[in-house]
Amino acid sequence: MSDVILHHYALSPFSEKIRRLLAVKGLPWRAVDQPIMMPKPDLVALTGGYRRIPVMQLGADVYCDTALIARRIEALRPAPETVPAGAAGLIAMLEDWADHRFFFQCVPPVIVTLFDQLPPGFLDDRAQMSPAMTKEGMFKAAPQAWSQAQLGLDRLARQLADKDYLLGERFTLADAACYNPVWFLKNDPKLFAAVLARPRLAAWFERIERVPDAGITTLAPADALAIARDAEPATPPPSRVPEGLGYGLGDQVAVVADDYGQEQTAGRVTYIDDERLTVERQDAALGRVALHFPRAGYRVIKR
Ligand SMILES: N[C@@H](CCC(=O)N[C@@H](CS)C(=O)NCC(=O)O)C(=O)O
Repeated sequence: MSDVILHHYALSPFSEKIRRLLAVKGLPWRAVDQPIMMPKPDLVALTGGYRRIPVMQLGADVYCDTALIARRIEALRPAPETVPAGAAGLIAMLEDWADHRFFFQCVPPVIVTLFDQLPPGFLDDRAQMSPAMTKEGMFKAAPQAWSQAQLGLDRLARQLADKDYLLGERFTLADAACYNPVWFLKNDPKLFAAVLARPRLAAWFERIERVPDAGITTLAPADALAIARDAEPATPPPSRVPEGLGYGLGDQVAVVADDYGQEQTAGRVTYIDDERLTVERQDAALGRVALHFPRAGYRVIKR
């Protein structure tokens, strides 16, 4: 049985980024369905506060944010390579565009379309994450977001004019990152028509969409928590602590996203390098749990 547990929900584009990556890697995984909005008691029990989706769990090690999850998957299953060393910086920059800009151009028009099918209170929940995500904000933003999203589709199509994937003839993490906002447009055939109207983009989309899943089994949230309880976090490798961070190994800190979703995860720092940090928390029900975060996009507050 696979050790990879992904806490996700079907409609989540960021989960789709990781689901497609796992498919390309041929890595089977266990799926824990989490609620689409708060409360998320079984997720927060694991993370100590972090609420965003997806979250990857390996025993008592919990990985937050798709940027870090993707790189952990790359280490777990190096082939086929999706973050080639020579393109790692470029991939991270493209991923940042997709995650923080293109995503927010594609999401509002789809939410406007789906609004009546979403659970009551959905946008009130999102408004708690960011003032830009109120119902009023989302509906007001949708027309401009959609016109900008189409410029993003043009950019992708231009990049794909002479190759099958964004960086060449092979799928990389840049494809997974740019794919998921396009996938979200599929919820509205009128919006997705803009993808189909760009043949190289549509072919790229289909190429990624048809990669078969390697095997997904479902896991109950309580069973995922029991796995964390019965495991110990992996011993971290030696840290490479950069100068001038303002916090260090052994410090008690809280980690919080610097964009949206202000829930804090508190713990003792057990690992730091140029790209990520780990905090360990002692949970009354689960024992020791290690939470791993990318440093990019997260604020660390010393307690
Ligand atoms: N930077 C985060 C963003 C994750 C994110 O925004 N996920 C959305 C779902 S696609 C989310 O958590 N929405 C609020 C929620 O599900 O409670 C990542 O890359 O994992």
